[in-house]
Amino acid sequence: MSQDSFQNPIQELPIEKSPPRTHNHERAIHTIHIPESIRQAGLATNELILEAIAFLHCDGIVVLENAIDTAHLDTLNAILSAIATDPFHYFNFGKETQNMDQAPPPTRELMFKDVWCNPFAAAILSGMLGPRPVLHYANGNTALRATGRQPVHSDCEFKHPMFPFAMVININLVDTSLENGATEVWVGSHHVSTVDEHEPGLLHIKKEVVEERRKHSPPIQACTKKGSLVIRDLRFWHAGMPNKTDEPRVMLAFVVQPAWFQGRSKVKLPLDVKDMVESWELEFNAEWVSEVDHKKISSADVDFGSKSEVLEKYREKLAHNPGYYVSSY
Ligand SMILES: O=C(O)CCC(=O)C(=O)O
Ligand SMILES: [Fe+2]
Repeated sequence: MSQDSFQNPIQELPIEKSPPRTHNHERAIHTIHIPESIRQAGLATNELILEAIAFLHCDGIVVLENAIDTAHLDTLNAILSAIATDPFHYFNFGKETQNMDQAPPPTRELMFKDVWCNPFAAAILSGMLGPRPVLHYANGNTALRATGRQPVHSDCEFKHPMFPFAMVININLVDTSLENGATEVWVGSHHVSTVDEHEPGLLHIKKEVVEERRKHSPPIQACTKKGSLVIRDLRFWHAGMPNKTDEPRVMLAFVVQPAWFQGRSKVKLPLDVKDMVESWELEFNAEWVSEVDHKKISSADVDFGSKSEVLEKYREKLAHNPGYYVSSY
């Protein structure tokens, strides 16, 4: 065979254009309705666990409807919407968003199990993250009447690995809608979320990256019914939206990480509830203190990183898209 007749077999293959990216405009957030009898029994079936994990991997978000006793949410809302108007409070992403940290009160009477350690969320996260996953964060976002919105962001700006290492449970205490600031969510964005998509050192996703993704997979607002629980990947892009009503939209936020991830963040809890939470399915990485003022809990310096030495050793390699993941936003 002469040099001239040699042809690279790869070049000879017909070049097939990759199919155009599908438009996801109509795409809704996958919602699983929990039948009332199952909710009351508090026992997740394998079908429910599988459906939730499958959609968490696919979309980075899933909604469990009718997962919580709404009377518990009403009790918490009466307390948290009444103290939501402190003008000196810290606001997430600036004052014009009027989106303030507000943690649920961690007392024995008010730490409802279906809120702090929901049996369905615990079963799903144990399946996804491994046995006895760990609660590392308990706080919340209260959206007061506002005109401004948050920038599109993920809640982890650091060099994190590209697998589900932290999952957020969001519980709105009221129905959410376009009027009262249902969170904007970017379905599937956890697949393309690394430190490189962030503005340097910030939670914000780079504007050009956001605009590129908007062309084929624009965001939607996660409107949910009271009693729902939203699980999302920490890497997932989202944004707080303006509440155009006078009723505060209180949303609780818990973060659960795999036990083997060895997360650093701790929740502050009173010693009085130790025996209670230790009987629950999630582990609580708690700093036990005599009393907790939930109004003083801030998300400002939270660290969802790991204590692991091996993760530190390979941090650089694991933090960037190695090229065999999706190559465009
Ligand atoms: O309140 C919301 O809907 C989202 C808030 C949020 O994402 C944040 O403050 O990081
Ligand atoms: Fe956020």
